[in-house]
Amino acid sequence: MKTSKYPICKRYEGNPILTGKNFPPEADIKHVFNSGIIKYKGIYTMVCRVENSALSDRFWIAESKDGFNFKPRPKPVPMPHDDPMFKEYTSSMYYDPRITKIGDTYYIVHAGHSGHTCRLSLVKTDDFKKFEWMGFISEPDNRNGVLFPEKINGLYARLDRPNTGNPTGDVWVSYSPDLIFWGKSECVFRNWEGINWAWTKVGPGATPIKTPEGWLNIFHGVRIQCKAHYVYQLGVCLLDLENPAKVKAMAKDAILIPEEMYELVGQTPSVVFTSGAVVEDNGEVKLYYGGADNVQCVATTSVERLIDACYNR
Ligand code: BMA
Repeated sequence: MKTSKYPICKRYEGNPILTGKNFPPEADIKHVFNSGIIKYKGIYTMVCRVENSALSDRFWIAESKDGFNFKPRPKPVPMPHDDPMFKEYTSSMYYDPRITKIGDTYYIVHAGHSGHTCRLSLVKTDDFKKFEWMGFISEPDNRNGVLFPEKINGLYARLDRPNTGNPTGDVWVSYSPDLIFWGKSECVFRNWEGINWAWTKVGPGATPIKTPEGWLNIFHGVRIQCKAHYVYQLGVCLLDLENPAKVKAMAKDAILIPEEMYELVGQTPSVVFTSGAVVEDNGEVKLYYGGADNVQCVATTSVERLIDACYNR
């Protein structure tokens, strides 16, 4: 295995853990990446973002006992494709699902893309068998949203990435009494504020991880390397527990950069992009990420290591 300049995350030697070939052939799945994940009843339950050769997206559950070997179910997640509102604002392009458990319910925030650009949309399930679409929860243009696993000061909270800023895409926090109506929005951090590896945009990634030091937020940071070549890397920061608009500490360098073939070559070259992580009881973190908008991968790290990284230790 290659030694990385950034040893915070250790790539799984069996990467990629899922490719289009793992899905039933009749589904014609070509790409699987940026999948959300959570442990449900002891099983790693991944809501995969899959795309067929017509670039139609679906969500498709794959399950694993060990977090590395996943088996897709026979059919994709049923989504409300016939609902006029869902149709209007997704045109069959919906993606980057991020799962958060709040109480006994699992919520999936994802992007819906159409001629209106991107909006955030919300789906809930109690058992990963029946799913209920709760509607759109943002105006355009907002592509990356993730819920905190508990209310903060009596309100649901989310991080997202409205496509605002200089040039585009900062991390914001918003609050809601009911998960549908959102407000009290504040910018948390911007691409050009001290993040010298991501001058184009930044956005939330995995579901925030609660630690005594603050909310660990593994985010993506993007830079335009040359004309239309966007390089996606992962960073980490700590947000204040009571006021997540306050950044307590942030790693100076990226914690995962595209360097393996399956991250450098694919639909979109040079992309590592996360929508989910699982924290084990011993503090190990399995960080799931898409490689080059093509395949699903995983790397391991730990809560302690990530906190150290935030303080540049
Ligand atoms: C982002 C999202 C991701 C994708 C990334 C790199 O804006 O659309 O789904 O992985 O671009 O192409």
